Amino acid sequence: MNNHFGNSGNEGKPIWKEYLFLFHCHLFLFFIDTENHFDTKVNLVLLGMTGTGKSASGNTILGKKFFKCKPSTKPVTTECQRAESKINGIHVRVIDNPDIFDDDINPRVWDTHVKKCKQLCESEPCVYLLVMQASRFTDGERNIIEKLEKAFASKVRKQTIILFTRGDDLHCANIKLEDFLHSCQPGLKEIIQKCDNRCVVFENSRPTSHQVAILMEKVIRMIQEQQQ
Ligand SMILES: Nc1nc2c(ncn2[C@@H]2O[C@H](COP(=O)(O)OP(=O)(O)OP(=O)(O)O)[C@@H](O)[C@H]2O)c(=O)[nH]1
Ligand SMILES: [Mg+2]
Repeated sequence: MNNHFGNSGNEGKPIWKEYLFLFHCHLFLFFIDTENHFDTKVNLVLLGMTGTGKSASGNTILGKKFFKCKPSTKPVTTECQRAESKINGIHVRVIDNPDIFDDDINPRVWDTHVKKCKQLCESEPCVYLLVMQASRFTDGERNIIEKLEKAFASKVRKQTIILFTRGDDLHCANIKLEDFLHSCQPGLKEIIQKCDNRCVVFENSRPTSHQVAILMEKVIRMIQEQQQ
């Protein structure tokens, strides 16, 4: 007998393809539902240390190369910048920022960046995307949540999703995100726990709308939970 996939039983189609199909259906229905009930403009605020891939992730989210992004030993983004887009019916403002976590940053420059970032957000809700490389955890990132709270008040961790870049490195090493998170060092585990385990992984070298859809699902769920 034929099932809803148009083949009999599991014959001819590997089970993972069926899971993938169901997952896409789930995302599709989620966005149909969201499109009808979600008319707020959402701010996605990219924060993280220099070179972690904030601008590249912003470009992946926007689906176009808007923010300047390149390999460099010096900071590339030196001013806060904003771009807007509509993703699956949801209006987003993407705010790219310079590294505000550098311990050597001039306090006046830090203040300017933080004020500008808040100004670019214009309105609530704000979702903070803490960008970190999946392939490395640095000393400067150890107290990054405290630094984030210093800039954006203590409730900020409730509005933060950790966005791991260089998912391609994990992919090449055949490591799943769950396994990576399970075996990562305690300092990083602590950060993840402080953000209630909200994590996504991006392959900015291979930008796809699928990874953006997964991020947006987390973003919308988080906002809806906070509004309840
Ligand atoms: N392979 C790979 N490279 C990435 C990924 N994300 C970012 N990069 C590369 O990492 C480099 C730095 O990325 P940026 O987006 O400029 O980093 P940033 O955090 O904006 O850096 P600053 O503007 O200096 O703060 C660029 O060469 C990107 O192409 C990724 O997921 N995979
Ligand atoms: Mg940048």
